[in-house]
Amino acid sequence: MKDQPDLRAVARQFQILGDFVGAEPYGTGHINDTYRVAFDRGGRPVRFIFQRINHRVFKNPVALMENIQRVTGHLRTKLADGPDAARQALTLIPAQGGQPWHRDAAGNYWRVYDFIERARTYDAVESPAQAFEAAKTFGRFQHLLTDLPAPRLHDTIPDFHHTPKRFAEFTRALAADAANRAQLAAPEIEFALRHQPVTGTLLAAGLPERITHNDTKFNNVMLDDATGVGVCVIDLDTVMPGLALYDFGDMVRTTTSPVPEDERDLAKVTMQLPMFAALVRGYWSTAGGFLTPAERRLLPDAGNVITLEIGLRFLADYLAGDTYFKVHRPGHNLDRCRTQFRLVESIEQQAVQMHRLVEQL
Ligand code: ADP
Ligand code: GN1
Ligand code: MG
Repeated sequence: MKDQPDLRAVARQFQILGDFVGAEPYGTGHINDTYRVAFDRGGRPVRFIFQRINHRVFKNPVALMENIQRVTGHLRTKLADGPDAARQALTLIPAQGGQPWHRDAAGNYWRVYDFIERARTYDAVESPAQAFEAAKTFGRFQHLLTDLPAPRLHDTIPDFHHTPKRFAEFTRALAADAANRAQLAAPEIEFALRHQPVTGTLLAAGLPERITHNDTKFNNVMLDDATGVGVCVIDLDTVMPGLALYDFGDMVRTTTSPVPEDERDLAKVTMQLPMFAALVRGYWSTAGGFLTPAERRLLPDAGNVITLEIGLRFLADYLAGDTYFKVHRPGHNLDRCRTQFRLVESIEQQAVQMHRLVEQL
């Protein structure tokens, strides 16, 4: 096990009332290091999420935190009078100097959020009702940000969803074959190469730039424990200008298959049409008011392109020797790539039905 950082020391750098009780690693994210940290506030337990930002992935943590501060502030203002407003937007805890981050002696950046209680995330979808709630909540998030005042948000990772560039990165990883693994991924490489023409679909459509989340994995939205209702969108590192369909596409990728992203039994990986229908209805209920006809028409294609894109990224990282995504077993990135490509096949097989559903909106 990796050594746990001194979270008590990190805690002292933030404006937190109460006595530090304990901390444990938390969640299944692939990028940052997340901890759930407990405090005692005059006999009352209170909890926080501490995160060490991965600055190999996010090169400018200060600009990233400026984005998150502006976005959460805007959400809070707009949600102010509604019920449950305190849980519907992340709340940053300021550091002692007032800024929303702390840089430790080793050069790592930390941030602290209020822990959202009585809600949780899931790594795999269990019901169409959950799919509906996730899509409704991400759609509401996009809607609430349509009037974020200028200036433009920082691009925390440039060209994050530029699928043709992701394809080019894959071909470079293949040419380098740094970990000598290409021979172990021959069918996946063939699949990737054959799908190059798909990569340009969204960019070629001339769609409007919006403020989007860009990482709308099912486990980046919290659902209420008691009611299952969507509460809060989390993991805001990649909120920046993008296409609405990047977000819808990643919902299709992570919220239509019944199994987690790293499932090894590919027979279980399938795009379930009832889940897609629920996603479409949920997303339309909050985003339908601002989406253009072209965006609506391309909802099924978004799932295809974004699933292919993340599959290409997993494959490239496998070939490069697992330098980007956290891995927990040998071949983990290749397993993830395989589920993505299997899901692309399943989407392709059901494209006609998916388009028919969208035309009914
Ligand atoms: P990563 O970027 O590594 O995916 P996330 O921000 O998604 O990190 O956090 C990882 C997990 O921690 C989430 O899936 C969620 O379960 C939990 N989590 C994150 N923020 C909060 C919060 N404010 N309240 C409760 N749980 C949270
Ligand atoms: C990463 O941070 P997390 O685990 O929510 C990645 C996403 C991928 C996802 C695949 C900044 O998301 O782009 O789609 O893994 N985030 C970043 O599971 O690269
Ligand atoms: Mg996450």
